[in-house]
Amino acid sequence: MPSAKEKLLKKMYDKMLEIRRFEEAAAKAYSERKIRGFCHLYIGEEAVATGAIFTLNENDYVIATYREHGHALARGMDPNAIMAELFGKETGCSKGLGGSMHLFDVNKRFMGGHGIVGGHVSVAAGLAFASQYQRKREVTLCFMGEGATNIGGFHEGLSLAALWNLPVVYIVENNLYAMGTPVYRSQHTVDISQKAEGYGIPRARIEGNDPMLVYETVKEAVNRARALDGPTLIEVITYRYRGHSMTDPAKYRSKEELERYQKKDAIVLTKKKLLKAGYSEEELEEADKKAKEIAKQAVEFAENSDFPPVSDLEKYVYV
Ligand SMILES: Cc1ncc(C[n+]2csc(CCOP(=O)(O)OP(=O)(O)O)c2C)c(N)n1
Repeated sequence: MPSAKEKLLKKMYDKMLEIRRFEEAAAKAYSERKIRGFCHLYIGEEAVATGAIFTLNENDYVIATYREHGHALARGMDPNAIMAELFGKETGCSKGLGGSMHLFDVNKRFMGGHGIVGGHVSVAAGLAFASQYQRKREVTLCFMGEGATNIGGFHEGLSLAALWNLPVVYIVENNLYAMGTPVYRSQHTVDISQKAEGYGIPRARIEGNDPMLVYETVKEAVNRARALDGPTLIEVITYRYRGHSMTDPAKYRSKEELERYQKKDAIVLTKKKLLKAGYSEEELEEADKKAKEIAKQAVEFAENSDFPPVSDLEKYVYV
């Protein structure tokens, strides 16, 4: 019999596969020009969103960047509505008007999908402030890339979160590159977590290819936030296998480097752990089949949906 911890690991394995297969299907649809515009894949980083978001209660908030398909799926958003959004269809979670970078679902407390690098870090502080002001024991998880930590919005957000002791956990997904720029060429200190110290915020720095390690580290921070003991910043070292976006051939890094990280793939490593824990090859294969089926159905749903009518073009625009 698997232990409670092993059962949780299996659930995270299923979710990571769901994300991987969903994005592979999205990449294919993009190459067929069914998805247009920006599309930033999260392939390789799945353990981070999965481990972190699995720590949350239903009434907690998640806010993320434009690289957020995985976070939306980990939060339990409908894969059909996400794929339809990528296709720009009216059945999409943002009515087809947001696209890949702007996934939202208020019911799941998924507050975007933000295209302005670092702009959402202060919004996360605002969400956490609202929870605190209304005396609700809710926590906000805010994801960003390491590049975002150079931007003013990051420092404004952290400064206020620390000053007001807000229930927010900042997760820096350090995938080593901001577009084509490696972290060592754009930041003096490559240990990004040190930036939390300037604001008196507790910090952690971990590897991002073990969803259980991410889960346990984030859980501690979430518990602290829920106990009104203030914010935490967690830097998670990870790697994206694809380019910055679908149009980036990623020529700024070597094939050997990519392969080095792929050897430490979270899905492969987790599968090994689950086999050791007593799950059968067939059970794990079944999870993969299910993930592929979810992705296939999402593409079919998106293809069979309509584009929003032109009359809706200005309906949701504030002027
Ligand atoms: C304010 C702002 N400046 C520049 C950009 C263009 N831009 C989009 S993504 C990106 C790199 C961000 O890298 P990082 O924060 O490390 O996240 P990653 O894409 O690696 O997940 C840049 C510079 C932007 N969207 N917003």
